[in-house]
Amino acid sequence: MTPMTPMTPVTTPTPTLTLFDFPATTGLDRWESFSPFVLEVSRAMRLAKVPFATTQVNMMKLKDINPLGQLPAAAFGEEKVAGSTRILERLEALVPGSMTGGLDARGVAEAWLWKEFADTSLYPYVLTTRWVDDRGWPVPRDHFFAALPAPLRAFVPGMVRRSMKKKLIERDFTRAGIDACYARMGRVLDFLDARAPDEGFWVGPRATVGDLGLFAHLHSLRLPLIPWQAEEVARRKRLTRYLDRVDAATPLVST
Ligand SMILES: N[C@@H](CCC(=O)N[C@@H](CS)C(=O)NCC(=O)O)C(=O)O
Repeated sequence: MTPMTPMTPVTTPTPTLTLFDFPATTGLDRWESFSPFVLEVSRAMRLAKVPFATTQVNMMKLKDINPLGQLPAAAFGEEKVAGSTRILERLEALVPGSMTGGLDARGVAEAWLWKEFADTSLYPYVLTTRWVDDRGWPVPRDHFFAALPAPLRAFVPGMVRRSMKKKLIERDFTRAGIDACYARMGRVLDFLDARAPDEGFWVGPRATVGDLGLFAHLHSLRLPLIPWQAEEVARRKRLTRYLDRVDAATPLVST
């Protein structure tokens, strides 16, 4: 009789994860990126409890990482994935249930729809507060262009600001002016405040992609460097308590 050989468990090795971010940092622990989309992915990796490293991209080589010239992008070992949705899907495949909180098909669909809502309907407000509003403009002006040589720094920020203003008009966020835009944002914040759950998360008891999207953009509006804007969110108490819960549920994972 041949002796039985002990079974060796078959495990799929977890790839080394790297999150690419812009060179500018806020210097604030709870705002690990100026970019809401990078923040969203960083919190997703934390929610999935996968250790990851963050690396700042050389802006001249951004298109080597993502031909669309946008962040976030992430490396799962050798595999590069660009775009927040694709990265969150990849995380769900890596750690099943981590992005969808054990919900049924209907709940999962709702969670993704809230992420979609946040990315398309809240992000432009973050852009408006930073690029259009004179009170927020010092944030991009002083932080985003610091690496540029001085002669370029004299005119590039103004050029980018003009282009951002144009895009926000085209996206129909500031077409009627900044006051009308803020009135609309106030209504949206009021509705979200009324809809915010008293406990648990947006769609269920566990955090999902819906929370990641909502948190990323609303938490970016809470950036302390634009106190007026942060106060607009802070006034909505239920929403604020909810955001604090998402913040607490996505603590930093050490590498
Ligand atoms: N649909 C993209 C949007 C990402 C996005 O807009 N990223 C911004 C930074 S927050 C960016 O890279 N902007 C530069 C550009 O669009 O040229 C996603 O979900 O990842």
